[in-house]
Amino acid sequence: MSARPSFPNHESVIRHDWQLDEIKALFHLPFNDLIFQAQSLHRQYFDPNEIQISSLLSIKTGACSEDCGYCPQSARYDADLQPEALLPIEEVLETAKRAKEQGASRFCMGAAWRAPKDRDIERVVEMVQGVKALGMETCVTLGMLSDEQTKRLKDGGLDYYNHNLDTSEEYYSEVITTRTYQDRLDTLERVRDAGINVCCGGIVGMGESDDDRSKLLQQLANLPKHPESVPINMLVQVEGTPLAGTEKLDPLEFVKTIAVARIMMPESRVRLSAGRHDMSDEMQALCFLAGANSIFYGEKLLTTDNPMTNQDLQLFERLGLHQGGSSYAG
Ligand code: SAM
Ligand code: DTB
Ligand code: SF4
Repeated sequence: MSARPSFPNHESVIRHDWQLDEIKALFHLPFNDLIFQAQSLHRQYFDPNEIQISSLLSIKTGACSEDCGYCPQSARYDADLQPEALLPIEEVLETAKRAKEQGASRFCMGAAWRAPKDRDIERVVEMVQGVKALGMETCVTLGMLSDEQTKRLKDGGLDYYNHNLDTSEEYYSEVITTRTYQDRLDTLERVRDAGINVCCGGIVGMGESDDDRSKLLQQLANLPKHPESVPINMLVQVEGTPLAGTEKLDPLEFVKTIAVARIMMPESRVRLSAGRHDMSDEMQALCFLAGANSIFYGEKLLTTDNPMTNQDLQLFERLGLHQGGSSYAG
């Protein structure tokens, strides 16, 4: 089957029936044709010069029971990391306030849990309410959720829940053995059914095959509703984790992954996520051209480095990009 035409109508563009050969055909397009198609669709759905800005904070760090092979926060690996218990709410709100002053519209709080306990959820709900009161959108990523916990987060006013599929179902078990792909799909279904916006994407550069990247995007786009945010992370290789030393992915394959995600999920915010610290300005510019329209902003991701804020602001200036996309006025 051939790739979709360049300017199809809305009904044929928002699809949930993507076949693997169609996705592979997109990846096999000449680079210029692929980027043109992605940028053309991007312009039908978004202001092409607008970027949504999220800031991250690790509210509970390290000592995680899971064995995700990429993650410095797993207790099983010997990454140079200081574990920290759940932060006091005052500290979280101070950080959120600074993030807002620096220009972020969404504040994402991440916790190194397999799954939160009910008493954790109550504290997270307080944080969500405090951050919302600052006039920011809220996102949390806490691991697997029960029905009751999901409902509590929704009732507490949470805007987005981040839970990544990470990779293809086939490659997943090479990277994580302590929970299944289906566990992740179940949590995503709970979040969707509760009416919370879904933030779901993956990581590339983990040694996966070309097909694995296509299959990850297939899983994401064939969910009953496309995630509102799709973070595409380039693996940040952290010394001491099993995936440190993995052969680096060709940067142009990363750009192509962004472009194919944009084509398959034209209404979603595709986020140029982890890995920007090691990307040149030119590479990031290509990612924006390919349809990325969101970033993580601030000098830290969860535990690893992100570009300095002044460097990002300069890049925005040089590229004529402006911040937008928040549902809040301020
Ligand atoms: N513990 C929760 C969970 O796993 O769902 C939430 C926090 S976890 C750190 C959030 C996401 O960060 C992971 O699903 C993964 O996609 C991403 N991540 C973690 N370590 C990474 C790394 N070294 N490089 C790129 N992405 C990473
Ligand atoms: C996502 O997809 N990427 C962010 C966020 N969601 C939680 C996390 C990236 C973490 C990178 C490694 C670290 O800083 O610990
Ligand atoms: Fe724990 Fe999340 Fe890291 Fe996996 S990705 S080890 S669940 S913090």
